[in-house]
Amino acid sequence: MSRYDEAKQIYAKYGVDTDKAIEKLKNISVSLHCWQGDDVRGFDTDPNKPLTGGIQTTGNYPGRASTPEELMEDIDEVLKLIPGKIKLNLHASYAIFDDENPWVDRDKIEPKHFKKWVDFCKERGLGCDFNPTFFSHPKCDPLTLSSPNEETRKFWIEHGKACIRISNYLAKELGEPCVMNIWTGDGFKDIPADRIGPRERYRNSIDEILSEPYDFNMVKPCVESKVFGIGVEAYTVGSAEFALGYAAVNKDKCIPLMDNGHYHPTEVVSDKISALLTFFPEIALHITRPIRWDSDHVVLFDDETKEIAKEIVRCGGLDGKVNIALDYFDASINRISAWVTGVRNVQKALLFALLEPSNSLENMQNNSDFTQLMIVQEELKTAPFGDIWNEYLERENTPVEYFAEVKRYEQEVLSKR
Ligand code: RNT
Ligand code: ZN
Repeated sequence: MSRYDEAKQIYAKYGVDTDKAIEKLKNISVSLHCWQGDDVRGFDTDPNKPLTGGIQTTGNYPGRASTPEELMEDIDEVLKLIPGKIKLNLHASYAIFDDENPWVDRDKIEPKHFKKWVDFCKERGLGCDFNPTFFSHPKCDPLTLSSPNEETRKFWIEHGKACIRISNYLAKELGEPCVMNIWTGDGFKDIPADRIGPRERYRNSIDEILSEPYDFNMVKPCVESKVFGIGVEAYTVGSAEFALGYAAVNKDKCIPLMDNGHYHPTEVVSDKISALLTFFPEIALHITRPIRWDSDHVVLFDDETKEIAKEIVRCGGLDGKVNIALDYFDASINRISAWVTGVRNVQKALLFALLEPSNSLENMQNNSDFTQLMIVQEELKTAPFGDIWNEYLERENTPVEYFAEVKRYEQEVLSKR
């Protein structure tokens, strides 16, 4: 008997059908962040400028993509090494300018600046998500949508509106909804004198952006909250309460987005998913790995990632209620490997969650049988999960091992850049 067949029998004892779990996993879409490939630099401003808005990439591993062609080539390499259904996730700063469509500032970008990305996605059968880029730009004063300077604020509102139009275009061209996430790094390093002013302006600015017409079934604007950033330690305009409040009173126009690097280290997003789904029909997630701060390390198959995946599955999140995206950027290791490892780990966590006998565990909880609940949950941790994962990879024609291929690509392509 094959290892898979043996493992299948073991899971069957718990009432779990491993074939069904594998089938389900194949269709869960995970949004792949383009910004892992170039350390969040983009193509529309000086690539050597510092990142602003409180985010930081650390490391200087060779081979960073510095042109659209290189980034596309790298994404293709990643697609070879990952299973499952992928959506591409672009930032506005990845607009493609050329002789025909020369550079314009962020308030003036148009769908045509993303035509090459649309062609890229079409050829590979990918949907595409989008993000306005409210950071790393001379017009951050340092505030953007919450700036007291009307000219600055207007510039960024126009950027947001342009991004709604681009999201519309991506959704229409690719025939899949486009999740458009609004995140700004707006905030202050030190104690502010006025906390409510920036928040009221931020609210008004999002209102203006969302007044641009869109079909909410196809373009899904999100509001992402944050607790603090590097150099933005004392005050963040788009705090958790702000973003949730905004999303709650504008449920017909946008959805809340939680990034698991954006909370106090003892808070967990796995516990927040069900709380939000009690009130919102749909939510969005940025899956990352914070170490002590929002450090955006590569996602691992660790306890919190598993717990987040379990909650997504248990809450029915796989049926369109939870939009799953990745958000990390490690510049200290091979970037292809960083991408592949993180995507695989999110999928591993989802498979692990799909292999839970959710109904019987729920019954144990409801019958107050906490003794059995603990025993079974612990047993499942050492069930032969690896054999099911390997079977999934095989069915998806994806290699189990990828280090050798990552090295080959590094030698033949990345090291020559
Ligand atoms: C930053 C936010 C935000 C960004 C991306 C690049 O803390 O998480 O989502 O990482 O938009
Ligand atoms: Zn994020």
